[in-house]
Amino acid sequence: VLAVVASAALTTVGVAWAASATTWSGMSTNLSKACDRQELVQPFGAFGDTGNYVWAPNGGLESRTTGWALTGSAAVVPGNEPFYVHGKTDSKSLSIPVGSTATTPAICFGALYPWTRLFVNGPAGSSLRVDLKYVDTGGVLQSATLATLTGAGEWQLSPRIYAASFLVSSFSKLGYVAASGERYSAVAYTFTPTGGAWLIDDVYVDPFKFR
Ligand SMILES: [Ca+2]
Repeated sequence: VLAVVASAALTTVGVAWAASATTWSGMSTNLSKACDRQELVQPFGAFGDTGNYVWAPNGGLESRTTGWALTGSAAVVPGNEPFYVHGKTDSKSLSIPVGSTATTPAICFGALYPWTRLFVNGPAGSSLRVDLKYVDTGGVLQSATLATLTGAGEWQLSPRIYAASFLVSSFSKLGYVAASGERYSAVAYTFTPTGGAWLIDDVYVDPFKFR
């Protein structure tokens, strides 16, 4: 039985991907860019994290809402995260009031054990839930909570938000085959605040293949 399941999963790689290309905003347009031209940077050296990361598509909201899916009154607002790790002239971030949500563009992940980091600013005592959106082995969009961040009343770098166990599911059927021939998968993050309005900015992901 296991062999049959594995075979079926393999034969649908790529096909399933195309079928789900409209699953969330920006997936089809962003994946080819994100997977084919992954540029490694070390944005968090000043924070004691010398790991390689890849910029998420429009991860700093400098292209306003392009690729993002917002609900409620979530909106791009003036003012960047104060460390300017992506660009000194960056000038925008994303406001997510209570009752609204924000979902990133589709993000390319190269292998297992990836995580993401971003800058967040939430009122003390409030929280920000981080859910992973992925497509399961049945081709169904799923959402799973990865972390709940606690507000500090100021901008801070998030901890590493870890998504590995869910990507196992995602990888088993879905994939984007890059020009290099390497197979990738895609995820998106949804941010949901509780107890106060949050700001987020500068989303980076860490592809395992480069570690
Ligand atoms: Ca920004």
